Amino acid sequence: MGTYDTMWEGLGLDLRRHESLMGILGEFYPMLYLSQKDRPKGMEYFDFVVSEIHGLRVKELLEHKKKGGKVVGTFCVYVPDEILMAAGAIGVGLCGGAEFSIPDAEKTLPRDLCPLIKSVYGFKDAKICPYLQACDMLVGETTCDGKKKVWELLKQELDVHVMEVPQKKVEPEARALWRAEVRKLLKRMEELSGRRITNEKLAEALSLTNGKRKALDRLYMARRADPAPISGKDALLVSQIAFYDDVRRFTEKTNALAAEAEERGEKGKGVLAGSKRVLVTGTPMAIPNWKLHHVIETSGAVVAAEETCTGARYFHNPEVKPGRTLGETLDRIADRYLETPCACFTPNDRRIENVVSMAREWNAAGVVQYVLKFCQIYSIEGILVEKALKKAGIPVITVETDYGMGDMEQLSTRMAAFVEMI
Ligand code: BJ8
Repeated sequence: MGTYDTMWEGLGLDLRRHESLMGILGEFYPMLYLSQKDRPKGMEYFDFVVSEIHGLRVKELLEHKKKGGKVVGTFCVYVPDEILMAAGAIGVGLCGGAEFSIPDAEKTLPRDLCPLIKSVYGFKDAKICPYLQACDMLVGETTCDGKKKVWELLKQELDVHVMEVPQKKVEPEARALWRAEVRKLLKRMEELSGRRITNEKLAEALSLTNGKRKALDRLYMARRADPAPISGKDALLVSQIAFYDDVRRFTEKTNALAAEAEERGEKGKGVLAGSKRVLVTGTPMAIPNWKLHHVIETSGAVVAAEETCTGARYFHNPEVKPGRTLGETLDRIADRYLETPCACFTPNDRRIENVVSMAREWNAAGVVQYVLKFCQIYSIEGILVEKALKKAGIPVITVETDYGMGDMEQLSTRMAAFVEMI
């Protein structure tokens, strides 16, 4: 990493703690990532992004702010990026995937809370995340109880706009509520940026987000090849980087990687040859949460695809065509996001059907269901997911864990037994 101390200091980071965080990442990344064999050449760009994780991209965000642009932090794939972009803002996904900041969060928050929420809260409290420090505003949502209440705490120090996500998407009232929420976000973004969002601006932003989603979709389609042209660990990293990288550059690099994966597929070239293919479903894995993928891919299996928000849920229905009026375009955007099958909805049959169909389409011999500890909605929905998979004759294992490394051995033993069985 270059010398960014002055920049980090300017953002109010705790430099000593930040240095230890970077030290841990610098130790883990080569072990988990660079040691993989036969990686596509296109992964070099994503390795570079990680090597500059708190450097170059943060610098770009600050340069954007200097020119009058805004930086907005988000925590969920329900927040329409297009609207932030149309207001000249850059959206950055801020979900926390690191164990490092959890003890900081537990000084305030209950311990029996999902690690994703604790991780991000701890980052804010301990001042160790330059992305959070660079944000002009955060956009939260009412997806799960833990998040809902944490916005109230964060609001005491930061500017937080909360979108109300309905809970029953089939009702027309739910659609109307969500469309209204999307319009409120537009208004809030106009106030923050001092810029009017026109239909043309929104159409321009859509062409960028459509392009990004299509590139990810293309990469996933290439992953249907057997042997897998890219490891699940690498594909997960690409998805995680999608949440904060420059949209144009990311799309170009992901398309190049997808083209390479397609070529590998045609030539029958891949990674982890002879491994059993599995689909991962469940809670998202924010960067640098690579734990489950590492366990799977060192236990004789390869992750063929992910039905998660750091996977296929992020780019479902990739293309939204702009309407003739601003209102029409906003409705189309709202409707696309409302289709996201998150476990916060009741019922959520569409997700359960998706898990079964993805397992078949990506030719998975089994499904690994991932539940972050204390995430009640995914844990309880998991019972129905298991039932549907069993009915379809697809073997499934449910893994409930957090970010700690204490259960790695136990997880590896369970995974090896599952892989043996499928
Ligand atoms: S659309 S999955 S990104 S809410 S924070 S629900 S793990 S207890 S992240 Fe999510 Fe949006 Fe849904 Fe996707 Fe559970 Fe933790 Fe809550 Fe979580």
